[in-house]
Amino acid sequence: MIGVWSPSTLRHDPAAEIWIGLRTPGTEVAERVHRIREAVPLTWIEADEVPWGVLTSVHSEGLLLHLRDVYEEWVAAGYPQDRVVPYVFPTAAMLGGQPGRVPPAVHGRAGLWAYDTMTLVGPGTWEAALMAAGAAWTAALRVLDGPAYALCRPPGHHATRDGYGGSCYLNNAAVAASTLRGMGFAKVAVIDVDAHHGNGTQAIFWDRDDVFYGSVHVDPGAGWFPHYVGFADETGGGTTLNVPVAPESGDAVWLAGVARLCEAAARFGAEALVVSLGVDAAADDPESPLRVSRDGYTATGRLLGELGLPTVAVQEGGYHLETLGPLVAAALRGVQSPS
Ligand code: SP5
Ligand code: ZN
Repeated sequence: MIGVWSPSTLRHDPAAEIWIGLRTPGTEVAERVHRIREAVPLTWIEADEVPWGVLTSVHSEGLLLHLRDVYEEWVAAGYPQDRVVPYVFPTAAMLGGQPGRVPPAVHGRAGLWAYDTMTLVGPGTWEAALMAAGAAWTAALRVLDGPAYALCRPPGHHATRDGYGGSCYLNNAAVAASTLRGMGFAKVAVIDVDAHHGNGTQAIFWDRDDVFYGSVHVDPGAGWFPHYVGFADETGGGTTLNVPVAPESGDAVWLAGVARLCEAAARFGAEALVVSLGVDAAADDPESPLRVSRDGYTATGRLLGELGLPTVAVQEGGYHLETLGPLVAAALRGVQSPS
């Protein structure tokens, strides 16, 4: 298996997350890249830059230009904070039908393309997000040579067409899926095994009958991010499948969920597969209450590998630095050698 990464992804170091008003330490840190590269024995190659036209197939130009430029504007405006932090969000509740506007003040505009306060933009955020998307693109182009893994960081599955949040800026899995469609795979499945629901990927492909999105994740109704999306009744045009599971669920419940997603992707007639490979459902992970074991990740990978499809695995979450690398290695072992 090849692994695609970019040293540019180390340039994003979020420093902090503003969570319920508290400035807490960043969880999605650059060190994750080193931990994964050290533990996963792949042939590592460097990512190429993703073409603009591929990015605009999944994101609005407004979001892309905002992410590219906002940090410099923030610095030029002289705010004391070292990161772009939004404080007002133009939700439907605020606008009450008034037209959307683009505020000239950067501290007002910061909430236009963001939907939470945890996902800050700092020096290097754009360069890192761009090359993470580049890793997904580069891996997808190589898929006919065998399974490919993209070490994307920052992760992507919470990024929507028009918005960033949940530690995600650009949707790497959607970039991979869009690239595979462009390569001629008529039907592409995205299976998301991150502990959280990939609301961004779901939204991007919501009304598409050529891209399946399936996710197993901790039940948002039990109090977990992204709170508003990821419920079982969200089925899009019939090509979306959500399997929320209860907090504390372990391997048996988790693997039954993964198996349901794989069956649905096969029934859909997928010709290629993108795996949103978060490993934050692991027992030790600080960001989710699920209890998947290392063997559970190998079994997860095996179920995905048994689909027998050209496969691109894209890194999403996974925040326990001591076990992150071995968990990713375990999952990829399963993908590579299905039983
Ligand atoms: C890609 C991914 O796994 N994103 C996860 C985003 C979920 N973050 C929710 C954070 C909830 C509060 N975390 C408290 C720790 C503060 N540092
Ligand atoms: Zn996650």
